[in-house]
Amino acid sequence: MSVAGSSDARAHDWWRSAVVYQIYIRSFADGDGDGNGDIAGLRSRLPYLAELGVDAIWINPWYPSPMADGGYDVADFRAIAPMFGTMDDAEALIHEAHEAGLGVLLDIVPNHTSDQHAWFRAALAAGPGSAERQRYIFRPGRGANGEEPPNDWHSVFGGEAWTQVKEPDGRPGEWYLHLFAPEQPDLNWNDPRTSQEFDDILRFWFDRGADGFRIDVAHSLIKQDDLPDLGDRFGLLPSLDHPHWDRDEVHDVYRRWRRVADSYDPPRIFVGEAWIDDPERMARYVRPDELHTTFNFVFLEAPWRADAMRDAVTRSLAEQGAVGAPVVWVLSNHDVARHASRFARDQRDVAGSNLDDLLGRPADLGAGLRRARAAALLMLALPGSVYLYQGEELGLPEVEDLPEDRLTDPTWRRSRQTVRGRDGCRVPIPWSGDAPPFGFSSDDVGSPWLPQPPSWSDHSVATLAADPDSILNLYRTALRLRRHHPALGDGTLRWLEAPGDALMFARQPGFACATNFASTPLELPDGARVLLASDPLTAHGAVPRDTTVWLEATH
Ligand code: TEU
Repeated sequence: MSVAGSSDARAHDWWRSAVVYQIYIRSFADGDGDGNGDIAGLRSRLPYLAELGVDAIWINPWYPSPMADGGYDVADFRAIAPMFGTMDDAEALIHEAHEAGLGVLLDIVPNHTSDQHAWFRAALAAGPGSAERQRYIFRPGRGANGEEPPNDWHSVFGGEAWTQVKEPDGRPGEWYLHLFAPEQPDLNWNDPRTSQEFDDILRFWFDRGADGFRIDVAHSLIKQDDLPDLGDRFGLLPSLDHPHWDRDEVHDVYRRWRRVADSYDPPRIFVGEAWIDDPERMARYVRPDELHTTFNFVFLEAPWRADAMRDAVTRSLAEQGAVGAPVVWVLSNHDVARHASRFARDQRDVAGSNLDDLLGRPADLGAGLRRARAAALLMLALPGSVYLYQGEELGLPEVEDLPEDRLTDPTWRRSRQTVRGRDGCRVPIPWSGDAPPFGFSSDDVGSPWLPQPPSWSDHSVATLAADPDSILNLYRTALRLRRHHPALGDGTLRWLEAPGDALMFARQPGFACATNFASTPLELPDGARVLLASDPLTAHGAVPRDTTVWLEATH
């Protein structure tokens, strides 16, 4: 499939069914041997992605950045970090990906910049009341001498959401808002220069062939004008009428962006990242003149239980369907613990999807891997689009015991070394060989930026490719079937009757999917022909525990 440059009808709504593979570029493949993944490494692995059978890739931020937050602190939105390559490399990658039939989505970060961005440096230099400071959210402090923050907002990474600056004359001065790290000052979206700048950034990359953008914290851009105290309303998930999450005015931004995207042929697309727990509020982002899709985190956060999974699927399909948008299913990304490790825990009392919610709870990694295989087939059979996180096709577990002195997540420092954070899902991919760096970098150069566990030779692409029953070959087969089966991708489903601890649904024409969560084997309907199973069926042809099957069905 050619995405950009093609104008046939299929290409125009490719995103409604697409399987998109998330590239955490620093950890995917290292082409120059410095221990960090880069564009050269990614280019060399495009054949792997084409063979896997995905439709597009989403690349996490690759812009110049001091890396205070894994590149989400962007110093220049129109350039490539030297660590990752050059603009020529980026253009060559986009071209080669298209040649290989893969779309390319980039990551845009509109809520904040790096504190090293030219705009923020100018704002610091220019002083209070200047037009430069208007681009961010500066306020005088409270207290007799302005020594207290302007309000009680918290940073998502811990601590206060405000930092006081030194004015050009050396005196302690105003405070600026940062919902994330202090190195990530929030932009002021009430300033027309901000909207103008982001229109230009979108065009800059669309003109270079990018097929769309994933939008970072899409629900955070607008802040209530008077910046009221939050009181007890702190949390990542918004309550209604929250002063900085999910404010109604944010939709004006996306209507404007949609017009930019639609001015291209073929139209470019957006997927929003918005952690909103109310499916109705979530669906507002994908109304017909706004974003095309948003990640469905309700599914990501559901425990591996029939009731919870069914509820997440039903609610998501209903709310998104009401506005005509497909659901985007996702099990893992670079912000949560890998699902093979989440599903390795007891699923009756799931505390959350971060590593810190798992630590101290016994893990059965065999069960986790088995469930990850079953979850993959369940997810790939659901109506809509799917995002895979690099390494899930290898069944990678979370690395739960990275040495403390290697942790880079700002959460670790800001929590005074109590919350380990997200490094454990960002460990470089094992490609081949018996020992680190497992073909991630060439063997004769330094070790990867995060250390890989020695046991990962069992999870390497080379090991798994050689085993017909491996999870990698399961993904390959499933993606091939999904691409060619007329019932799969965008569409609808109909639940079929199944015992309480199983899920079964039909899709037209002629397809059914069954997942058994219980220890009692699940009997299949008479005459059902198995297309694919996540693990072998019992001797009597029933579906064992933690197994999903795809069926050719007549009803
Ligand atoms: O994440 C948004 C977000 O709020 C969470 O995913 C949060 O980072 C996490 O739960 C904290 O534990 C996006 C990016 O995906 C993330 O990597 C960035 O750190 C964040 O925005 C700031 O740009």
